[in-house]
Amino acid sequence: MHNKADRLKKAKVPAASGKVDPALRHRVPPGQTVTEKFPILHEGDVPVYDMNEWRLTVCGEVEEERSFTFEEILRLPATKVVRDIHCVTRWSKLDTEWEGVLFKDLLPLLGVKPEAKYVMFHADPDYETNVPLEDLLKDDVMLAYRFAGEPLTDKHGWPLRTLVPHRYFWKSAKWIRRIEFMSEDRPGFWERNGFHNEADPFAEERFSGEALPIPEDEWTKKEFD
Ligand SMILES: Nc1nc2c(c(=O)[nH]1)N[C@H]1C(S)=C(S)[C@@H](COP(=O)(O)O)O[C@H]1N2
Ligand SMILES: [Mo]
Repeated sequence: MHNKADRLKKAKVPAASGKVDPALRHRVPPGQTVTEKFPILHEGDVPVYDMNEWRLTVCGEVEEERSFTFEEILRLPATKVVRDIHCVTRWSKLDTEWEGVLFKDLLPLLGVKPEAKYVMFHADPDYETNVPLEDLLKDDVMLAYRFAGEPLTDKHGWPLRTLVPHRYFWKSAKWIRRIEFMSEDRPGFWERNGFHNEADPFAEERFSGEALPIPEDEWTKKEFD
């Protein structure tokens, strides 16, 4: 069992986000600190892939299971989005620039059944996170393979990750391998381990239990680039 949620809840919060430019403050959710750097956060080791073997599989409530090679993903219409991202460990990064396939552009190819209401993103190594299907139809939710004009780096999720910018960043899975459509909701990895199922940063939906403070500097102890 993971104790991350408990650990974050128990720690003290130093005075937060005072340094934010007043013009940007409305974009910074409560209890967040803006960083220029890009922290690297994940469980386990960065996966190493043989791209001849790599596939993205689509399963669950679909007419037929299917999979995509990375080349097939690259041939789909590409979109760029610039969005702010917010991690539950209290960092926010503004104006991050991503390129990839919008989920709503991929969806018509997948033969999804009407019963499908939720999606589980399965990722390496042993990670999963759940998002309502309706959420994924927004104009800025994508399967991303480029960041800031360059291919995604391996530590940030190469070859393919999701971007679900209006939820805390744990809902944006790195190294995705399988998209499962579900008729009923089911909690993913952090959602089973003390974190909120909805994860709206502006509503401060951090934990599934009682809401207590997270240390402002939790993320500064991690690697970043
Ligand atoms: N596969 C996988 N994806 C993941 C995670 C993980 O542990 N494994 N951690 C999540 C969390 S908690 C965060 S904050 C972001 C961090 O993404 P970054 O390292 O690119 O900043 O990835 C999310 N996606
Ligand atoms: Mo996170």
